[in-house]
Amino acid sequence: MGLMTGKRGIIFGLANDKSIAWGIAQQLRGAGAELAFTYLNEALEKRVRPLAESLDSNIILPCDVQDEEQMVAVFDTLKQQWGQIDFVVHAVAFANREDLKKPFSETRLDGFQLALDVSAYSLISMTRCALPVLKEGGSIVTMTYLGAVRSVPQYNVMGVAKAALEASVRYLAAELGEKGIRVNAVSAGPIKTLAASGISNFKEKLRVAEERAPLGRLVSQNEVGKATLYLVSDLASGVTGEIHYVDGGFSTAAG
Ligand code: 0WE
Repeated sequence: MGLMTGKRGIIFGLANDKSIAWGIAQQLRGAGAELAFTYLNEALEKRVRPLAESLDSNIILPCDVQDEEQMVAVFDTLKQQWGQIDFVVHAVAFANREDLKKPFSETRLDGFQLALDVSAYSLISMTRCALPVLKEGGSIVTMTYLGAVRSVPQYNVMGVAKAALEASVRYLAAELGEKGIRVNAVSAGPIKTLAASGISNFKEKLRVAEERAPLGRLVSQNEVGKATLYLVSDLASGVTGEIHYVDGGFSTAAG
């Protein structure tokens, strides 16, 4: 009997075996959860399907979080297949690559809207679509980053999006507490993922994080997965509206 035996849920944001979503998926499956996955497009489906199948998943659905119809269709399918679900993992973010390079004041409305839509608003629409199928006692977890609360060089519009995401976690938690539904975020340290590969000087950022973190090393996708496992499980039954740091202590170190 695992911590998640008999529990079912869906993970948004799996792209490949370097994804934080993959570390989360492996931990949740290892604890006995039954998983569904979404993929953004056909190119990603080729990567996501075999990974999902290796964790015994057969609910693998297309979903662009910017398209509410697709989001509704995902949760309709879950309702048909499973009736109700126990958890939702939101591990989705995107900003224009140029907006993570240019001076922050060069951010235009289209890039701002894109980052906020994909990276923050999607948690709100996902929660709304999930509500009819989420059990009482259900749990929602999203991924955030320190750049939400401090200015991190080049993180720019993503920092603003993560600030909106973290505030959304608190407002959703406040609203859904009466239904026994919890909403939390994991604030992960920097990790080499597909998203990170598009960022200039990312190696240098990883080196600084290693040097400054009390643990003296980076955190892994699996460590983020273990924190997420805790937050979706009954171990965290009294925890909601929280930003849970998994960054090797970087954010609390004096420097
Ligand atoms: O949230 C993130 C990255 C999110 C991200 C990454 C990309 C790169 C490719 C969003 N959109 C895009 N768009 C692309 O075209 N992180 C926490 C990782 C990250 O990104 C940074 C960081 C860290 C850490 C950007 C600048 C500085 C630090």
